[in-house]
Formats: sequence, structure tokens, C-alpha cells
Amino acid sequence: MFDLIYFLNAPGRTRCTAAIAGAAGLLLSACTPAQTASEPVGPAEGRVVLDRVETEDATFRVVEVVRGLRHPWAVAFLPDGSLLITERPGRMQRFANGELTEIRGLPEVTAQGQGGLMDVVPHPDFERNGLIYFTYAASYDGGVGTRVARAILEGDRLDALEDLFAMNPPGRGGVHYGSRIVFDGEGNLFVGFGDRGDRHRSQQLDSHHGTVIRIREDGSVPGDNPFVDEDGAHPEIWSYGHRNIQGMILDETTGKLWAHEHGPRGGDELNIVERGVNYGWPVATYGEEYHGGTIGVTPPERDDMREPIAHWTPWSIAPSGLAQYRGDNFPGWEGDLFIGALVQEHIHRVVLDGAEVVKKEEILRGRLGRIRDVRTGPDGNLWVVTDQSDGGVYRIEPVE
Ligand SMILES: [Ca+2]
Repeated sequence: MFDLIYFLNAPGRTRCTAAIAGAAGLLLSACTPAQTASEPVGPAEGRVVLDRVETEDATFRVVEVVRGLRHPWAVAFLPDGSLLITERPGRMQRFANGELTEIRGLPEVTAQGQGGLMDVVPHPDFERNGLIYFTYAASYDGGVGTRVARAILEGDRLDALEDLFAMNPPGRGGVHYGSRIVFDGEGNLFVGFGDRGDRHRSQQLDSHHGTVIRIREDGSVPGDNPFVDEDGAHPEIWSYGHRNIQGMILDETTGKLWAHEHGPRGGDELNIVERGVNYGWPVATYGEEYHGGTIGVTPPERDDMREPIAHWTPWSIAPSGLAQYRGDNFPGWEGDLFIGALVQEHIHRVVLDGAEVVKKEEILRGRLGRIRDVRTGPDGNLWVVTDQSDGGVYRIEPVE
């Protein structure tokens, strides 16, 4: 899908302010220009949009915290309680004390099709070093590829910007850029990418298409990566045979790296990503061509490729964003995975028993729109981001 209109409408320079006035909670806000403004909905309070939602193991309400964002892609929590929000057309904003402020100093972003400014994650030691890591689409070497960068967040601007990694080769066309960043707690980060619509490259180790990479926090390659000694292979590759990864988390309890990926028509997958493993695309996969017809063989037919833990066939949910709930607010959700569904417009809850899926539940179907990102907040609530031209950030918090 190509959101050309957002490519043409490059992000404006917008600053919004808002305040909750009086006991009635009247929202006062001012944004210029109105057409491109994002609107904070208030300080911590926000605006309740669904006051009571009963689900299998939790009852909650939904609070809109920010609205009017243009295709927001990711939200990150900083230790001071503020939020960083990326918008795919190429803007990053900070939401603090009821005010949105644009972060200056981003590199040039190529917003094209599904690509643009994507994930953002603070370094685990952000309080000491101020580093944030982010992914974005950029033009280089005659194509457009996904890059990983880091910078020091200094007030409202980025300093000491460094590109750490660039997908090689870059891609053609506008699809399947990935991408999500996960720190492993041992000085490395994993980043998942898509096949850029060039599916056969997902099986080639001389290409970063359709891979998870593992790099050190400074962008260098760990000596114990699986393909460092293989001639012609890109040494950053950790796993391959993926189609398009837009959700990835590390289960801190088990050390397992979980990722989902978009299948073709059907065949969306949930995987545990392991060192050196081939996840099959497009040689062994579920799902079929958009125009009908099989792709490769089914995963059990290739014992050299890994079968997914779960798959969504024949109906794709179109997964984006992945959280594992850890917190005190929802005891019934402890350890569960939450996946955003773009096409099917809901949050998909996956209950695990070890590495086995024992239950799936659809939450908020059709209530908020296309879900782009899901995170567990430091406040113990579940946070979601909607992928719309007027997207928002929402907080899911418990009610009695
Ligand atoms: Ca697969």
C-alpha cells in the first residue's frame, strides 16, 4: 500500500500546546498550522474514549493521550515520564507535561510507501548516556533501504548523530522495510528487516533483505555472529528467511527473542528467533500469492527451515508492534504477547505456555483503527499507536 499523499505532504514544523482548564476538564489547545497539527489531549489524564471494555481476563478503559499524528509508527518511554513518538513521514515528537515538541536534527528520511521514520528505542542506560536508537528509510546506492542510527537526545534536538547500519543492498519499490530494534542487555541490539519486495533475497546471505541482524551498540559486528566466517555472507546477519518484521521483543524471563512477520495472503507468523536459523520465506511458507496460487512448499516439508510457532492462515492480521505484558495492573495478562493488527484493526492477545500458544484473543476489534505499535508502559498499562492519517497514542488502563 502506498501512502503517496504523505510523501507529498512533507511533515510541517508544528508545535502544539494544550492545557486542561478547570474542574470540568475543558481542553484548550493551540496548534499551527491546523491541517498538520498533532494535538495532545492533556497531561497525564488524556481523554477517555472507551470507558469500560470487558475482555476474557481483563476489564479496562481506553484513554486517548495524543491525537492528530500522521501515521505514527512507534512510541518510546523515557525515564522522566515523557514519550517519544515517531511519525512515518519523518517527524519525531516528544510529549511531556501535556505539550508536544518536535525533535530537531533527524537525518534526511525518505518517506516512500511503507517506509519512513520507524522505530525508536532509548538505550537501556539512557539516563546516563542520553542515547536513542531509531530506524528510518534513506536513499543511497541507487535505492532506498532501512538504516539504524543513534543520537544523543539533548533537550529538543539530536546531537552526535551516527548511522550505525544500512541495509545492503538497498531496495527497490516501497514495501517491506521492517523494522524493530531490541536491546539484548549484553551490549548488542537486534534489528528485524523486510524483504523490500525482493523475496528471493531473503534466502541470500549476501543481502540484509528479510533478516534479523545483531550488532554491537556502536554498530560493530560481534565476533560470535553465526556467519562471520562464511565467505560472501554479511556478518551482521543473525537469522534469515523472513518476509517483513514489524514486531520484536526479548522475553527477559526466558531470554527468548520473539518476532512476528507479515505473510503474503495469509501466513503471518510468530517466531522465536534463534542464531543462524532460516525461517523459510519464500521457499517454505504458509499463505499464498495475493492473486492466488501457492508460494514454495509448506514449512513442514523443509526440515532445514524453521516452522513458525503460530501462523494466521488464510486470513492475515497484518501484524505490527509487539509487547509482552509485564506489570501489576493486569494480573490476567502477565507474560502474554500483544500484537497490533493493521488490516484486522485490533490487538491480538497471545497466551503462551512456554513456547506454545495456548490461546488467542482479539481485543478492541474495529474500535481504534489500524494498530501500528503496542508497548507495555512503565506505568503498568498497555499503550497502543494507531496507523492513520490522524493517528493517536492510547493508554489501556484497568477499571474495576
Ligand atoms: Ca517463515
